[in-house]
Amino acid sequence: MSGVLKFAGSSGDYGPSKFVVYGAPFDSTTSFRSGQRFAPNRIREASSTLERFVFERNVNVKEMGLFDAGDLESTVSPKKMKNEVSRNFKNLLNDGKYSIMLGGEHSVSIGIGENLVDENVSVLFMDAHPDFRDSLLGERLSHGSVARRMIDVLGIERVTAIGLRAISREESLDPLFSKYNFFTTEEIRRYGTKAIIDKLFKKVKSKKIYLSLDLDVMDPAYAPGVATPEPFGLDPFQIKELINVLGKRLMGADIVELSPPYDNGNTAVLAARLVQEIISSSDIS
Ligand SMILES: [Mn+2]
Repeated sequence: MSGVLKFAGSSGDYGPSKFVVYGAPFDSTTSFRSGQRFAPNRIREASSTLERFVFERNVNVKEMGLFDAGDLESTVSPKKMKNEVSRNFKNLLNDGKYSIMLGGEHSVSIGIGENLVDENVSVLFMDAHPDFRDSLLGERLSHGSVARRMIDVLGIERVTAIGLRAISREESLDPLFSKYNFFTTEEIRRYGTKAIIDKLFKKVKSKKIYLSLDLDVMDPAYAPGVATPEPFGLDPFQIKELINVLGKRLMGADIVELSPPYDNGNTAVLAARLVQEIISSSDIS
């Protein structure tokens, strides 16, 4: 079929597919800029400009068994979106799929957590912000509370973060935060990505990792089209290096917070390219 946007021109059937991409167009809890509900289709559109053949790893992502399931039903209710993401992720997990969700703002990731409780999986955030507030603007299912909700269901040991640099006093004084395993942007600059991965792998006891990639982990110079840009970020090559090493241990991912109205087009292309990196560095082929 033509005229319908599909990630990386994916075609074929759901049944034999290994990777399932789906969109979660949602931005109701955003605290600054909005527009993330437009992101899934902008990422699909951007993916059409990329080479599907990844030269470095001699694979074609379209031929790796990729299926684009379209978008979840839109809603303005954080609770409805959480339940919709949870239901959809559960089905994909039961079908043995490696799923990649295109957000949407970061709160769309909350619905993933409850499905990982009985799995040998930890969650890794790449994010400028810890998202550690118990609620933001009166909402507990907020894009500022994502890690907090994950910890509620998985416990502090099974949640980690990379790239933090904008931490509120409220979050820093939270007793739970002192037990949180995270690496700041400064630490990554000082020690390099390889050392950080080594340190991370010492902390993560679970066999597999679910990656939740908030695009604001990168510097606004590279990723201007995000809802809450934060200076002094990582560069895309550092994220690529991290993903390439993490790749074989990942079992699913989401890529969130792209805000197309604030983008010059480059952030969407970067998001699409990072999805290709996630897929092509996995050990599923
Ligand atoms: Mn976030």
